[in-house]
This record gives sequence, C-alpha cells and structure tokens, in this order.
Amino acid sequence: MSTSSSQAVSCKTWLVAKGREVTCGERPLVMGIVNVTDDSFYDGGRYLDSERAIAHAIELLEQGADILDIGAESSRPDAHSVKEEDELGRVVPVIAELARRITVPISVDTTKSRVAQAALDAGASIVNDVSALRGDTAMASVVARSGAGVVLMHMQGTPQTMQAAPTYGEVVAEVAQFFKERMRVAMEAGIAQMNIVLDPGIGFGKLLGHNLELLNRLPELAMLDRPLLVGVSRKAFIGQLVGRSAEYREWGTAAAVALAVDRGARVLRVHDVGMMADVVKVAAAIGAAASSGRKAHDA
Ligand code: HH2
Repeated sequence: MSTSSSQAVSCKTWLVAKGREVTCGERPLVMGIVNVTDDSFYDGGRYLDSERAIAHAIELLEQGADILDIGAESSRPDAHSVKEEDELGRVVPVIAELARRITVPISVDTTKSRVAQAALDAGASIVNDVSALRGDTAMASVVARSGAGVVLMHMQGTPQTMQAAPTYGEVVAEVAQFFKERMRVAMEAGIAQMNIVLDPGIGFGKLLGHNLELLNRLPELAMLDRPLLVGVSRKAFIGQLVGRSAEYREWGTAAAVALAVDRGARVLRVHDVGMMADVVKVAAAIGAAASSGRKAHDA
C-alpha cells in the first residue's frame, strides 16, 4: 500500500499573490524550468537570449506547464555568482513579456531581494528562493509586502560549498526541523502560512543516499501542512544511478517524478514539461484510484 497519496497536503491551501489561488485540482502541478543562464547544468546557454527564453517558456506552456519558473543564476555545484545588475537584466524583460502574454503564475528563481522585487513588479507572483530567505536579509519583507507565494528550499551550505562534504545525523529529521525554523522566520516577517511551499532541495548539499532517503520518506515532510515542491529533473543523483550525462536522464527523471507524486509531492519542477506532465497524470491517477479502492473496500 502506498503511504503517500492519502497523506498529501491539498494544494487548494496554496494562495499566491494578489489574492490569486493556485490549486492542484486532480493532479499535482508541473513547474516548467526556464534558465536564462549561460552555465546551468543541463541547458546553460540555450536560453540566455531573452527572445529564446520567451519562446521556450511559451513552448513549455503549450506542453502543459502550470507554473513557469524563470531563473538567471545557476545554483549547480560551483556555479559562479551572477551580479545583481546582470540577473535583473536577464530575468526582468523575460518575465515582463511573459506576464503580458500568459496567465499561468510566473515564479522567479532568485536569492536576491532586489531581483525578486523587480520580478514581482514585472508580473511574477511566486518567489522561488533556494536559500529559504537566508541569502538576503530583505527577502522576507519583499515577499511579505507583495503577498507573493514563496518556495522555501532546504540546502546545506551554499552552491559553492554544498557538495564538498554533506553531513547529516538524520537527514529527514534535519530537513523537517529546517522547514519549521524557516516557516517561523517567514511568518514572523509577515508571510502568510498559506503562501508557503516547502522543498527538500534534492541535490543541494546531499549525497546520493540523502537524496534517495528524502524522496522515499517525503510523506514525513508533509506533516507541516504545506505543499511540497520537488526538483529532481535530470539531476546528478539520477546520473549516479544510471550512469548517463544530463542529456540522457529523462527516463530516470520520469521514475523519480512518478514516485515523488506517489509520495505526496504537489509541485514538480522539471525541464521536460510535455513528458513529465504525462508522468504526473498517470502517477496521480493511480494514486487516486488506490485511495477510492481503499475507501470502497473499507466501506
Ligand atoms: N533546482 C535547481 C534550481 N532551482 N529550485 C527549487 N525550488 N528546487 C530545486 O530543486 C531547484 C531549484 C537546479 O536545477 P536547474 O535550474 O535546472 O539548474 P541550474 O541551477 O544549474 O540552473
């Protein structure tokens, strides 16, 4: 029996900017990745040009993306940091143009409060902060004032240090404790609980075993009553398991996405939206059938 789907948090509780609700409905949401970068681990350089980034975002939308996540600074291990002005110059025109053309929520993947503010002003409604409000002291108040949704992601260390020697006593308990602490900080700054999404940060300061255990025990992280976002797409842990470069990790990604859905993930952050939207639909349908079957059996 799956322990997961029945314990999953309803996405109906996720309220984002300007009173606009993001709801899961029948299935978890697919967040399409748009990297306006030159050095992202998979697609660096492909969408650095803003016209290309916009065209790619529209393509992801047509493939079924429920949310678009636009980022201009890679957070892969050892990534070089991008100057604030450069990040602003890359991300804002793309978000502004997308906000004019599309209605799905736009998320900005940044740790800098000025970039977040400019992105929100340009039409984004979610801040995806891989530092969970630790990277910039003004970030919490920018999010709070705007009423934006916020993704609080777990990371041990920083992208520059995180894979040197990740160490945990008990990884799931430590991530859960981190979530509690970051939620407290966010809410003390005035961010509504309803606007928070939590993310275990797959690949961020974690060895293979840590990533696998977090994914396997995802239902334990749903206890804080907030939706879980999971980003596994083409990541190194999949490469470690299948022995393939990022270019050839779509099947491994599909397996991880399906199992994350089964274990209660409510938002899946992926590069291959068309493919993974199908995976999410099938995994969610099987999970839903299992719950109704159990109910019928129990009745
Ligand atoms: N992973 C990446 C970037 N941002 N945000 C959240 N919330 N969760 C993640 O797992 C996550 C994230 C890394 O993936 P990608 O954007 O494809 O690569 P890069 O950081 O090299 O641009």
